[in-house]
Amino acid sequence: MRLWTTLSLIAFAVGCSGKEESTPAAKVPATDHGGHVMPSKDGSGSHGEHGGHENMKMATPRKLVVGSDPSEPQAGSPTKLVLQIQDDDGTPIKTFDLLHEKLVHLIVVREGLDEFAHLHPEVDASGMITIEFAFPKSGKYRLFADHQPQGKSPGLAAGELVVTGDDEPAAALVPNASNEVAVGEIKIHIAIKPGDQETTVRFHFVSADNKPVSDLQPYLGAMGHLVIISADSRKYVHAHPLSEAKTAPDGAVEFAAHFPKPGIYKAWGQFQRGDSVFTVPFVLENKQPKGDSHDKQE
Ligand SMILES: [Cu+2]
Repeated sequence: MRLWTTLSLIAFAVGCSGKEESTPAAKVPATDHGGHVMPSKDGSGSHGEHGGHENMKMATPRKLVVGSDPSEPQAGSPTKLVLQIQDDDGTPIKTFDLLHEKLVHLIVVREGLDEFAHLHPEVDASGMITIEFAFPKSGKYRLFADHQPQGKSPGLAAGELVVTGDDEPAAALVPNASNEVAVGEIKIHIAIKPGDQETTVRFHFVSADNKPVSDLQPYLGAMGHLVIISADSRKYVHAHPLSEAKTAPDGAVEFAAHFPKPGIYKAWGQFQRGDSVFTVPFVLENKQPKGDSHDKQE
């Protein structure tokens, strides 16, 4: 029996490609000693709504104000991130409802998408979001905060941070989703089927002796989570299953994802087994969807 999961899928237009100003890497604002956070220079959240997909919930992300201690984070050393999510009028959001068992899900990726982290920071009574994190490499990072303001719908906030050091830029992304991906002892077959509106992404987990992995566990209340980010880090999709299923006895978990536009994307599936979470990264190319004239105009 296969497990079919339906999804609550929220797609956000994180800026409009081709319209971004080519600003030099802005120095990341530092926290002062009082713990306040200076406004981010990242204006990418200010673009208008990226419309054209009535079936999807598209929204401009809120601003994620990013501060850090030290103010110039070094690759490999612990950095305290101090974050704040602001509403459209600049008001900090102070109270959050639980969203998939956490107040804030923070996704951190390096430019070029070779580094990925999914963190669950602390949130204090003033809405200050903090976590310690050692950025693995230097470079520009993009931060996405999935959250749900108290009494409102789930939302996304996005911001940026620069980490100093002399690491090389990420290698160009090469689609590999049609191949078998291995994580530890587990082999994962990833089948991607483009559709008119949605692309299905099916994971099938098999052990070294080619038996289905039947003992996946729920992770944050679902049998899997799927984060998909465009190669330019501007488009972000986080797919969460709606299904109540808490088991996948045949080792298969399926998602349906809407890709905002054609192009190269990197995706990270996250699953749990033996009480530990593992991540399945892969790169895919989303081809031009049939009959979608909106995306052709971009
Ligand atoms: Cu999370």
